[in-house]
Order: sequence, then C-alpha cells, then structure tokens
Amino acid sequence: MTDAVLLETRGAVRIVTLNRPDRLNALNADLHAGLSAAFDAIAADDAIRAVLLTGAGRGFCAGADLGQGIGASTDLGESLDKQYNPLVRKMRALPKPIVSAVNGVAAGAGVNIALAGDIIIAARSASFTQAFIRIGLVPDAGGSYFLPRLVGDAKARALAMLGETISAEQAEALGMLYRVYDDVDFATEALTLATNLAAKPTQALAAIKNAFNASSGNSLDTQLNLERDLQRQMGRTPDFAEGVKAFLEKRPAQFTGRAA
Ligand code: T3D
Repeated sequence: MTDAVLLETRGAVRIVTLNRPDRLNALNADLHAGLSAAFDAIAADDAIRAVLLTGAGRGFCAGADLGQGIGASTDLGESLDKQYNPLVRKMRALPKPIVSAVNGVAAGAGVNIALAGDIIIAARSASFTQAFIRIGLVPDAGGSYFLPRLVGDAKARALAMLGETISAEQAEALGMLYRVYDDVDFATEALTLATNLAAKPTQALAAIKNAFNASSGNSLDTQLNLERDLQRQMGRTPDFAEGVKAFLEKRPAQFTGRAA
C-alpha cells in the first residue's frame, strides 16, 4: 500500500482520501492499487458500515494521470479492463453505502468515479468536466452509463461532447448530485452524512444498492420480483425486528447492520 490513498476510520465510517494533491489526485497505478485494496478491505470488514470517498487538496480527482507516458502507443482498453472497470464494479457491488464527497475540481474519470458512489455531494467551489473530449477520448469509468441516467440523454450528450466545466450548483440542478454544501462546512457535513448512513440498517442499504443497480436494466415485472426477494431477506434481519420493536416502544432504533 502506498500513501496515494489515505485511510482513516471514524466510528463505523472508513474515509478514503485520494492523495496526490499536486496532480489534483490524477489516477496513476499507485492510486488505482490503493483504491482497489481499500475497497477490498472495506468489503471484508463488518465493523465498517459506510465509506466517505474524497480528495486531498483543492481537487477531488483530475481523471487519468496524463503525465506518465500515456499516448498513442498505450492500450487504453487494457487500463480500463485492469483498473477503471474493476474499480467501478467494486464500488457498485460493495454492500455498504459510499458517499462521494467532491471537494474540488473533478475531471474525466474523476467525475465518473464519483458518480459510481451512492450519494454524491459537492463543495460549492467544486466543478465537473467530462474532459475526455478535450483529448480525443470518450467518457469511461461508467460515464456513458451513469450520466444519461442521472441527467437525461440530451444533457448527457452535451456534457460529453462539449466537455464544458460546470459548477457544483449546475451539477446539482442537473440531477448529478444530491446536495451542495458551503466549502467551510463541507468536510463536517460529509462526515455527518456518512456517520448517519453507518448507523442505519446496513443490510437494507446493501439491498437498496442491489435494487437500484439492477433497476435500469430490468422490466417492471423483473424489478417487482427482485423487490419481493430482497424484502423477504430483509424481513429476516435483526435490524427489521429491532426497527419494528423500537417503533412500537416509541424509542430510537439501535441497528447493528448484521445479517443474522
Ligand atoms: O488508460 C487510461 O488511463 C485511459 C483513461 C482515461 C480516463 C480519463 O480520465 S481521460 C481525462 C484525463 N483528465 C483530463 O483530461 C483533465 C486534465 N486536467 C485539466 O484539464 C485541468 O488540470 C483541470 C480542469 C482538472 C483543473 O484545471 P486547473 O487550472 O484548476 O489546474 P491545473 O493548473 O491545470 O492543474 C494543477 C496541476 O495538476 C498541474 O500541474 P503543475 O503545472 O502545477 O505542475 C497539472 O498539470 C496537474 N494535473 C491536472 N490534471 C492532471 C494533472 N497531471 C496529470 N494528469 C492529469 N489528469
């Protein structure tokens, strides 16, 4: 593990910080390896019930590191196969919520990795650009999947084809984000949000991820069946029993996140 990714645990929250601030946290091999290991460790650790993904310095992530010899002789498909696609799949499959806290500029794959999280928030000074077109590439890291689903086809095509930079407030208005916070409050609000998620019924959060991940490819019938199956599983969790008991006893529920 290198220091390209910083890990910190606060209660049941694992804070994962992209840490190449002098390159605006552009993604190189070390950073990819650090993220991959971080998400594997989070998946295996029952004590971690939510993730906060953010960047060190003034950037969230400037996408692929363009300063490391990347060029016409590089097989970009291979790096997607080996690095970006496994990362996006890991984030989407993680049975725990990920808060993408976009603290500053996000460009290229840096935007789309944020969008692979579950709840995306941004500091008011953050900005977003599907920068790929500026260098003759197409959106990757799930951008051509997430973006049209979040903002609609018309806006997504324009963002991808024009490569313009939009502000956090514009991104929120387009539906790319859940919420924008003032810079001064951002770190605190992001941790509060992740801490709130970490106290919720983790199995149900994982099931929500599962349902929403499947939703865009499913018919209504298939989705109704998936909801039935997931609800059946949730009905057997200790957190469901606790939630109902706490409701009837008129007290706050104490969820453990355990499967059984
Ligand atoms: O195989 C594969 O990996 C394919 C995958 C591709 C996925 C992609 O993400 S492609 C898109 C790659 N990203 C970009 O094209 C964005 C490039 N960066 C920018 O356009 C700008 O830096 C930003 C809009 C992000 C921010 O602009 P600004 O003015 O706020 O900052 P800056 O001065 O441009 O950047 C600050 C430093 O970070 C600067 O270094 P210096 O001059 O201080 O030594 C700059 O070179 C460096 N930096 C920024 N982005 C990258 C980077 N260094 C390497 N790679 C970067 N992507």
